[in-house]
This record gives sequence, C-alpha cells and structure tokens, in this order.
Amino acid sequence: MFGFSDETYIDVASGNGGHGCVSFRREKFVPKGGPDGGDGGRGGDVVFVVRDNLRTLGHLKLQRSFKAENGRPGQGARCAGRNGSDVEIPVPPGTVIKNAETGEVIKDLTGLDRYVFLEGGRGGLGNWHFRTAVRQTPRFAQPGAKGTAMRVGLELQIIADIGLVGFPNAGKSSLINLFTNARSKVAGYPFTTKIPVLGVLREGDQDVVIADIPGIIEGASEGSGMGYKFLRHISRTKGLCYLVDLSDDGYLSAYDTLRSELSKYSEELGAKDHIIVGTKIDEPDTEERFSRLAEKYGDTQVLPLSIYRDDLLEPVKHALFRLAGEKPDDGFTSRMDTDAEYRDEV
Ligand SMILES: Nc1nc2c(ncn2[C@@H]2O[C@H](COP(=O)(O)OP(=O)(O)OP(=O)(O)O)[C@@H](O)[C@H]2O)c(=O)[nH]1
Ligand SMILES: [Mg+2]
Repeated sequence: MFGFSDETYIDVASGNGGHGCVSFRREKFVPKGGPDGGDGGRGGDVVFVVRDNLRTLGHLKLQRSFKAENGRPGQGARCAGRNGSDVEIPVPPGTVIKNAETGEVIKDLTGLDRYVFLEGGRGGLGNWHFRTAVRQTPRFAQPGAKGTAMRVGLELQIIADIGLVGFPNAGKSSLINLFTNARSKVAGYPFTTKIPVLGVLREGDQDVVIADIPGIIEGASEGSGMGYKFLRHISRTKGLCYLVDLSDDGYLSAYDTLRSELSKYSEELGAKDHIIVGTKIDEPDTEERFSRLAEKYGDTQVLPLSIYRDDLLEPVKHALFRLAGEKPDDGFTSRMDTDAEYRDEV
C-alpha cells in the first residue's frame, strides 16, 4: 500500500573542472615554442529528471550516491579536456528537494521535466591564455574549479488523480478497495478511515491514483469531525468523486453540504471537476432515490454503485479515468494522450 509521503536522502556531487594544462610547443628547429596548454573540461552537472512512469522514491533507497564526472585536464597543442558527463537522477512527479538537515524546501519539481540542481566546476584555462608581451613563457595554468557535493533530502508528495469525498460511512473505502490494490479498512461505523489511503486503478498501461480520505461532515471547515486537514491531500487532484449514500435519509442534501464544506476550505477545491456516485444501490428504495438524485443534479454525471453489483463497476471506472484525463496543464500530458486513445476504444 502507498503512503502519502515518501522520504529519503541522497548524496550528490557535481564534477570538478579539469585543470588547465601547462605546455610549450615543441617543434623541430624552434627552440622555444610558445605556450600551448589547453583548457580543462567542465565538470558534469547534477540533474534531476522527472519521469512520469515512476511512482515512488524506492529506487533511490537502493542507490544513494550520484556523482557527475570530472572534466578532463587540458593537453598540449591547445587540446581542451573533455567535459565531464552529467549525472541524472530520475524522480517521480511530485518530488520536492529539501535541505537534508533543516528540511527546508530547496526546489519543488512539480511541472518540470529537468532541473539542473548543481553545476559542475568550470575547467581551468590552459597556459596559452596567459601569454602576454612581457610574459612569453607562463609556467602556470588555472586549476579547474571544484564541483559541489552535498546531501539532499527528497520528499515525494504523491499526487492523487482523484479524491473520494463523502460523509463517514458513505462507502469511500469500499470503493477504493473494489477498484484498486488498496486495502482500506471498511466498517459500519463512522470515521473508520483515520488516515488517507492511496490506491492505483490500472487498466492496460494506464493508471489513475485514487485517494480515500476520512469522512467529511457539516462543519468540517470549522473543525467538526476529523476536521478538514486531510483536504490538502486532495487539493492537487484532477478531479473529485463525491459519494452519496443512497440508504441514508439525507441523501438529497449530502452533495450540497460536502461541496460547501470543500469550498469553505478552498474555492479551487470546491470548483474541481467531479462526478457523483450514489452508493449502496442494493439497499431497499434506493433505485428511486437514485433517480431523484440524478434528476436534481442533471448537469453532473451521476452514477449508481453497489459493491454487490458487478454490472455497475465499469461505468464508474470509466468515469474515473475520464475525470483523471480531462485537465490539461498539470504535467501529465503523456498519460492524457493515452487516455484519449482509451476513450476512443470504449
Ligand atoms: N449494502 C451495501 N453496503 C455497503 C456498500 N458499500 C459500503 N457498504 C457498507 O457501508 C459501511 C461503510 O463503508 P466504508 O467503505 O467503510 O465507508 P467510508 O465512507 O470509508 O467510511 P469512513 O471511513 O468512516 O468515512 C460498511 O459497513 C460497508 O460494508 C454497498 O454498496 N452496499
Ligand atoms: Mg473509510
């Protein structure tokens, strides 16, 4: 099962610059050739590369040390030394670079593909640069600059694609267990879920990360129930799935209450794309209630669900995929492309 945050540290170092070369031309019949020492190469950079296919920092717990190559020293005949290669550190989307000691954020990589974190040391100049009218034979060159080494903390703030929102007992954990690899505790009393749980809904080579959070009740934005501190975990999602328990007498006002609590927390959260799922449609009288709910929110996609009805699973699953794919500008373009293909197929 996934946690909401994943942390580790790594040691990184950019390459040293290569030293400049001290050399003098040696040619037949030219007793004192001029200086011809080449420049040292630049040290390689430390570069973070954000990869959409990574979901955790697990690979960095196996390899903790990343050092870029040093620049090569310059050579005679004004030959410059080769630049050192960069070292690339693959990280998943949502990774934040932190100061390993203080925990202070150095860089949030959200929205970036590549980030040059530490530049390599510059190469030293060879002695031919130092020739002047009065100094014909400079017997020195510039040393290469040292690279930078440091330990950095990395934190992955996993970005769920879809957040589940509902009153306690609405069936949020049952839904995430049904559709994903997550095993969120389910029980017939309120506030069963006390910490957020993530699960991955997978279809072919695509996946959608779903977040199950503790139930929200009226007044959550003022601290009632479990309060609203968990809402920050769904604030970066692409869409929300509101769950309305059709066996509960308050089913017709549940969505309005939930949405108003979310809007009080943040207008942006309240305005997110969403669908409504009416749960427990196997219970008595719920078919009729579902029709009323769907009619009341005619502009929104409203779907029925029961953990005992396999025939209702596919439409909800497809709606979740669609919801996860319809927002541009969030750095998940490759996944959105495949989602478009997926939609054509269904
Ligand atoms: N009849 C029926 N019961 C369901 C269905 N889905 C969930 N339940 C039951 O409803 C109760 C609450 O389900 P959960 O999935 O734990 O609800 P939740 O929204 O995660 O609740 P909290 O974590 O407390 O906020 C459990 O007893 C489930 O077995 C359904 O489709 N039909
Ligand atoms: Mg739960």
